Amino acid sequence: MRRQSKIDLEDTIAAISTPIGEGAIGIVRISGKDAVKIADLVFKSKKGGSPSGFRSFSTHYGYIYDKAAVVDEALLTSMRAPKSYTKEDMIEINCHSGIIPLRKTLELVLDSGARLAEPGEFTKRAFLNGRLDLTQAEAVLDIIRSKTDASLRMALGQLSGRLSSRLDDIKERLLGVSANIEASIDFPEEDIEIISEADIKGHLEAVKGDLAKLLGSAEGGIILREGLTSVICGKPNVGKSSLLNALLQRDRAIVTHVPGTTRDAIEDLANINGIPFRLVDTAGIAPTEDVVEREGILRSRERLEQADLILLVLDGSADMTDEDRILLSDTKDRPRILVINKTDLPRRIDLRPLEGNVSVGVSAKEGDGIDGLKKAMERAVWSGRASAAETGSITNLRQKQALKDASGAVERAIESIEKDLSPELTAIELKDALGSIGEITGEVINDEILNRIFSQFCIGK
Ligand SMILES: Nc1nc2c(ncn2[C@@H]2O[C@H](COP(=O)(O)OP(=O)(O)OP(=O)(O)O)[C@@H](O)[C@H]2O)c(=O)[nH]1
Ligand SMILES: [Mg+2]
Repeated sequence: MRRQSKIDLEDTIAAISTPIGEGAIGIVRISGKDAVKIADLVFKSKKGGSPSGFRSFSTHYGYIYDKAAVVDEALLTSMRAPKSYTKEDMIEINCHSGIIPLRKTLELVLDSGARLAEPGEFTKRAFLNGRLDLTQAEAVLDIIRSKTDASLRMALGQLSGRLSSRLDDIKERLLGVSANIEASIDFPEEDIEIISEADIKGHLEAVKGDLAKLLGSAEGGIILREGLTSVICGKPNVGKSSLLNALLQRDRAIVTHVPGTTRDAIEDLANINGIPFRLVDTAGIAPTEDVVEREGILRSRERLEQADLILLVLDGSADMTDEDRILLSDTKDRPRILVINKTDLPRRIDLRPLEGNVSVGVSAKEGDGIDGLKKAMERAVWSGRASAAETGSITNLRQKQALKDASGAVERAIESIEKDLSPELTAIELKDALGSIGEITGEVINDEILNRIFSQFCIGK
């Protein structure tokens, strides 16, 4: 049931599809049944031709006109339905960039009968017109926003339909089982070939296993899409800010020999072996009389609470102190890596009490061991989780929730067979499961969810 509001699709929409600002070119995009008619009103090619006479996928040099006056020089590309991004007639006008000429062209297009597009409305049409399913439309947004190569690869995989095809496969199998159960309900007396209950249960167990696998990929998918927060903590002067700079490969935080240099948390995004990490450098944690420093330490502790992964820095060139021991014990049950810093200096720290912990030696100052630390961070993220880049995986919470619902329904269907309940009940659970899977791909969807998804897009996409 693909619910489309008719009125929405009746309109011809237009928007500036390039970022606002000075650039080489800017694009005004038009989509809908009047796109070509509108283009005819505002554009003439240099040779005097009009867009209604242009072949699909041809580009023409000419001028934008406001009645008789030339507004801009432009290249116009016409893409006729259904071979366009939205599956509707589409016109793209490449203008000179700059706010004034672009706005002027857009205004002319709007005056000629188009409506200003809402955020994501072009992609929403691609979905409503059946060119993309919902996971693919979401992938378009993820591509625009991808933070690392690995996140981009995952989003491209999703756009190409990898997740959709895994879901389709599950759906087909559920439909097959469903059809069998329905037949046994409708023709109980007849001697038709119906698979046994044991077989049905076997099929459902297999589906349940595949759903669990997909759910297992969700965490990794969401991490690649949204990233993780890693907090660098330790007592003053152990080299936390130096470590932040080394991981970012630039001088982001101030480094001095004075303990208590960092007062407020400093954060930045880093690409750690393909995983987007938000790295947070914090004020060194130690007892202090200084009011500002104390406030900083309070914040350090707050940030620690939110960390997905803690990098606890110790000075390898000095003996451990009680301050180190307190932090070690405070963070012992959290995902963490011990970073033994200053390996360029003679080692003094006694590592024996730290045996059994994940630890990496580095010299933040010289950059030694940083690659090893990155590997350890990557391992910490994927340990016990499926890496998400290569297979079709769940990438957001909306998909994950619907998948959980589907999995729950399949489980209940299996239970109903085990308890020998009436096949009608099994059939209802399977219908629920199919409904939840349909929600992920967008076959069953309500306007509220659609609006929530597409409002995250920018205007013109
Ligand atoms: N030899 C050596 N010195 C280092 C290394 N890393 C940091 N340092 C020095 O240690 C001192 C403190 O470095 P910071 O990075 O400011 O330490 P911090 O932990 O951020 O300190 P606070 O912000 O004061 O808590 C500076 O003099 C650094 O040059 C290292 O790997 N080797
Ligand atoms: Mg610092």
